[in-house]
Amino acid sequence: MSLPLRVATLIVAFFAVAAVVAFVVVQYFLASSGPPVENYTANVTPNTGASVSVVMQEAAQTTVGTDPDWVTYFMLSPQTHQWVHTTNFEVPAGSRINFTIFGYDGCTPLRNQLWGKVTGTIGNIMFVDGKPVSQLNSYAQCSVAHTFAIPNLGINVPVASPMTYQANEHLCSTSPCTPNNPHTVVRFSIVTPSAPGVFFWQCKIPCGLGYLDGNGGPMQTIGFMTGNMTVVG
Ligand SMILES: [Cu+2]
Repeated sequence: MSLPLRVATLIVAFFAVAAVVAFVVVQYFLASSGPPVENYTANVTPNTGASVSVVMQEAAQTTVGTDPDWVTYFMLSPQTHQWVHTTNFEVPAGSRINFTIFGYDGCTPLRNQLWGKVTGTIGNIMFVDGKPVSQLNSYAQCSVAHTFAIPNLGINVPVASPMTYQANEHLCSTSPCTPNNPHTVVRFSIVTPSAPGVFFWQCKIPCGLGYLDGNGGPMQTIGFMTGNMTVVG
């Protein structure tokens, strides 16, 4: 091979490798930063026992994105009061977090009744449409749509579904859903740890229809049925 050809080959090879490195950096480190983080820490001093409200909804589909048939959660932005397609949020340490989850999706039986128990919330209860509830039996009734669980904090909340046949036949079909669609209102409170940390949360109902054992798709994708609660100190 002549010297100019060797030099040319070397230059081409160098730029090919540089292009691959640039692609990996952009694709996996810069572009894939994930869904936005809703910030519920504004104007709250951590570890003072202050109360913060976090509002979410779960829905039978995600008509705002590229996976319209995936079940999902949304979060209400405390700044804009608009629904945002994300499951990541920040809350202050050592505070009382009052959750409201609007349950717009229909029922799916739990695979393990353990996940029908309310654990780790204040009083180990939740309020479904205002009534205190410590457990939902998804085998006896059409009663649970998804769960909100933070395993590292021992928290599990079965999110109640509309129970009647009539309601389940007329579920919201465009997400985020609006209050005129059949829904439940689930409220519960937790106390955040006093030290900062990132706490993974997830739904425990294998609701990824069309995936192996229902555990793929939305079940394993941040922004749908799993997310991170970041406790900020
Ligand atoms: Cu789910």
